[in-house]
Amino acid sequence: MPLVHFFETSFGRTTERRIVLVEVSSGGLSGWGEVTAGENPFYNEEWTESSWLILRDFVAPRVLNHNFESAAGVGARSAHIRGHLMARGGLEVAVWDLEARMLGKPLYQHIGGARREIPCGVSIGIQDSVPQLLEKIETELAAGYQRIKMKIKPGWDVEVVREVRKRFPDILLMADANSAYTLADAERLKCLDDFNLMMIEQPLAHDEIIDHAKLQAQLKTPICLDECIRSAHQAEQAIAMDAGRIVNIKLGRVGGFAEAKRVHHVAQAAGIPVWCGGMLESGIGRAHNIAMATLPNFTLPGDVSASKRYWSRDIIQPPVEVTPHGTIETRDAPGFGYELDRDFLDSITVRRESLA
Ligand code: OSB
Ligand code: MG
Repeated sequence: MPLVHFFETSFGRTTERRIVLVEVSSGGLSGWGEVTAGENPFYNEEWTESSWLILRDFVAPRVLNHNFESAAGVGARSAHIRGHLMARGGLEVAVWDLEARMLGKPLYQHIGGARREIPCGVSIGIQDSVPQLLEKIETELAAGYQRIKMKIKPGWDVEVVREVRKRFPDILLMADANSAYTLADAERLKCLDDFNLMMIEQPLAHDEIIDHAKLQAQLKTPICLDECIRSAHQAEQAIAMDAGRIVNIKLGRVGGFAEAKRVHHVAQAAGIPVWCGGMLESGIGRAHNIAMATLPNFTLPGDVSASKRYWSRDIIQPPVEVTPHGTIETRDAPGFGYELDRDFLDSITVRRESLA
């Protein structure tokens, strides 16, 4: 699926997505999930192709034809696989969707969510110029989005944030570095304290909780952890050492709904707010994100936004839309709440494998 506009982070530019979808069937019903791995192993170690192989050769054989009491037990069947949480999560969320459909319930209610409307922000990638970035921000604010996240990296940071703040003094603004810095950059990162940012997301290495704690001790701005948090246990440890004061939860990164809920609960118990991250999802992953963001501690606007910001045509009907006040409303159909556009999905499918 070609993106409407390229998306650039500190680790690279994406122009087109190759997405693995999972359909699970039981008792004449189907549930759907999306693997949120990128096209390259740069955000984390997974990519489209690795997720296909892990699912086919290791995860699906452990889950197929197994009797589950509930979707909450699916993750444990592949818990002995090291890593590959996005691949495993793609299947796990499909079973949650299936279970919700079996119960005739919307997925958001099935996972314990209640919010009827989720607050939305946008994630804006690194642009070719500052005027281009300012124009994009202008467009998203006009569309109603409640907060702006801008990507930063060395060479596109303090000066650019200063320009954005000068032009938009009062907006909810944050920056995401996707692990582009080290502790040696602390002085530079401290300059960002001048701009009243809501948070700085994942400035340091993808697997480095201790250095984030050292950095947080020097920063006024809250650190938000993304890449570092792959489990509720890691969230607990990071929170205990004050490595961050906000957590971005991504379903794929933690391996699905069961662990995402545990991360949510750990953060809630510690008074740490969470928000729903995004991985440039198609409609299926987007709908799952909307469901997750209805849990009570998702109090900050997330990176879940309208389908049309990504796709000229999404694979669900209707596409995800955002209200003029920057929210997405939940839908009450069973499961993830949208119809699959099967004809369109078939027309863009390049590979398919059925396992029984
Ligand atoms: O770090 O949140 C991130 C996209 C790809 C990889 C990592 C990230 C992102 C985003 C985009 O920020 C969020 C979205 O609009 O889906
Ligand atoms: Mg991030």
